[in-house]
Amino acid sequence: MTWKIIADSSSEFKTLDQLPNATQYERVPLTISVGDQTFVDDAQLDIDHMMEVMYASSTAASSACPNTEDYLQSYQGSDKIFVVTITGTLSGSFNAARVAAEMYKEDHPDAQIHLIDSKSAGGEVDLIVLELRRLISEGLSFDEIVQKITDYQNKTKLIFVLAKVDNLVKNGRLSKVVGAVVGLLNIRLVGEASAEGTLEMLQKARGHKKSVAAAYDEMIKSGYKGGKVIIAHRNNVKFVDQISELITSNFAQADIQAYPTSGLCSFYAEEGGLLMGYEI
Ligand code: X90
Repeated sequence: MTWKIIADSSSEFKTLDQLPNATQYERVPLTISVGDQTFVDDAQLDIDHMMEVMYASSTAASSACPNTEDYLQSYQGSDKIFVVTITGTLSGSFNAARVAAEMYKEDHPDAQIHLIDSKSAGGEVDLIVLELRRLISEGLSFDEIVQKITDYQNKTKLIFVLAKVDNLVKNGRLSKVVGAVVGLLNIRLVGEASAEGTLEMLQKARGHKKSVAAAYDEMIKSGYKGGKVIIAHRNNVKFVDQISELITSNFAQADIQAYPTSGLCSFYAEEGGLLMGYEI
């Protein structure tokens, strides 16, 4: 009996330490294309280089989800499998994982696979991955974990702050109307992952400082009470420091972790962008 936690590269975790016995972690990469160059979002990707190439290029840049074969490969050798993907509303990643699961079960009828559409990305995906690790280490059964991780998903949210949304708009993941507002006059878009797994605008904040206040304000409004926070950020330590200070001044015990965004999240959140997952 072997367990596997699988996440696509909407998760920041390239590897995962402190894994319970007989448990493996695997990350399935999406890819980013700039002109005729393709960047695979795996542990070897030089994200800074990819971003430089992308900003230096005038040709269209896009992303592609993993294919069914990639997921099928990742399932091999395991019979208790949890898969977490980026929102299936904006990416084909979840669907590829689902088709691969059907194929895998044909050859491994006893295998159990639970597919999780995060309806989100970045920090919220990371929270789900860490919770899966915790639940497996508690020695629960597969079905108990399915139940608990489903409950957990209802208690996590994502707030994002974006200073640039060109790649989201160009790739049809955000409306042109919203896109026109951001980037003008130092405006930052503060939004949340909607229940449907799309980007929902909450506030337009002028300048960095106001974006911190707005993000914190939205966290509290949505029911944050001092739970775990994971901030995936693209070169925005200033935001991480300031919101951490704000959170801990009100919730001294809060567990706040920050990680650089994955290649995929860097591409879409762009410079200074961040995706903050938190428990409510
Ligand atoms: O399949 C693909 O090519 C991937 C497409 C992904 C498109 C959306 C990525 C968004 C990443 C933006 C801020 C927060 C998003 C909230 C999600 C609901 C980052």
